[in-house]
Amino acid sequence: MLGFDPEDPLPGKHPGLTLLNDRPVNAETPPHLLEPKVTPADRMFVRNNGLVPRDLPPTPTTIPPDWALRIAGEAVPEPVTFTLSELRERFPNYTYQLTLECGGNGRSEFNPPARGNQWSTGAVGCPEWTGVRLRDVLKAANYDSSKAVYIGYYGKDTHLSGDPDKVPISRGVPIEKALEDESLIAWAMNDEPLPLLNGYPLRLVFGGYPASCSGKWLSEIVVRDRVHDGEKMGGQSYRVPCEPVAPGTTVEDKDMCIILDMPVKSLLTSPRTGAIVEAADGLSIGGHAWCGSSEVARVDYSIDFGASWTACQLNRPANRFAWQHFSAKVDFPVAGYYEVWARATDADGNAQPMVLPGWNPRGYLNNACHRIAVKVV
Ligand SMILES: Nc1nc2c(c(=O)[nH]1)N[C@H]1C(S)=C(S)[C@@H](COP(=O)(O)O)O[C@H]1N2
Ligand SMILES: [Mo]
Repeated sequence: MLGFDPEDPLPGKHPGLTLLNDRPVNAETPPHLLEPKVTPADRMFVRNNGLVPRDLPPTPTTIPPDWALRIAGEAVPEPVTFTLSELRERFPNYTYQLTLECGGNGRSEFNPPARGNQWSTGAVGCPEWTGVRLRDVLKAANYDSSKAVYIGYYGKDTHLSGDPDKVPISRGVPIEKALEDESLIAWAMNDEPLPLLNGYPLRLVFGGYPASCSGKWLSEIVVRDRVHDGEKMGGQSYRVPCEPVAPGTTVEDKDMCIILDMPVKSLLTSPRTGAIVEAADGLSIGGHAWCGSSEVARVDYSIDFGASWTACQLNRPANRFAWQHFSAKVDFPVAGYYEVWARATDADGNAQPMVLPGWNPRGYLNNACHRIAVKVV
């Protein structure tokens, strides 16, 4: 069964990705590989909860026309099935650049540590996605807007235990998010079929929400009359304490709230940490900034551990929920060792914290400033 091939655990992926786990397969992208404004498919991180469905080609080149997607649930009068070719032909196709970030990105810094994959900074990417609007498909299935509360997904990946009755993950989003223009059922990443490990041949994409909402290997969408209660919706999964807690606190399930949009964050992708630069040349820095709810309004950098900040150049996003490129030319007063910090602020005035924000039991939502080391000679 696919899930871990010792010869090639990451088929179709860049050799520079860092493998964090081989069963299930989880891999993150080092910052310098995220430099392109549009994330190349082979550099998109991988976060699997179960085993990749069998019988799919490791490096897909075509989109299977007969892959079926079922729409059901309490708020759909009659279950409806669409093949992938029907989806493509019946509904207008849209392409958006959308940021996907795992809710656990940055988990490795929490103390006391949180169990789970120890993501550092690389569970994020922003490729272009092509598909149809989830809204259009739900309308064609005659969903009942007076009943609909949440959507949930099911994919064809299998549970680690091999038990066919168990589902590795089945999450979703509130109906308001499902109906947004940019909420897609996607079959292409950067104009090519989705990579196997990123959900080939069909997946949901909800930019700005924890990436766990974006179901891969998509086979069914349920329109629920309640908050979806699928696998990893409840308990402590993808939830944080409703009220802040001291590090190490045991929090009861009833006091945990579902994560919705992701907080403002940025990543320095160039230069690579450890760079050695000539004082006379100055240093060009660059990276990306994103946030789940609005737009990033500014990015600043600091070379004195946050004592003073200077504004970077910041691009507008390609569309809502796309990350934004920033850059600056940095001059250093004297030679020596520096850390370059970046800090993004969103349009609502929320800035990234310089230190780890609110500890939580599962280690989600670490949006502390990213920093790189530079030696000036
Ligand atoms: N079917 C299915 N969908 C899934 C998952 C999964 O394990 N199975 N993992 C989720 C999680 S936790 C994340 S962070 C994203 C990762 O998307 P990527 O692997 O394409 O980067 O997919 C989400 N969708
Ligand atoms: Mo995730």
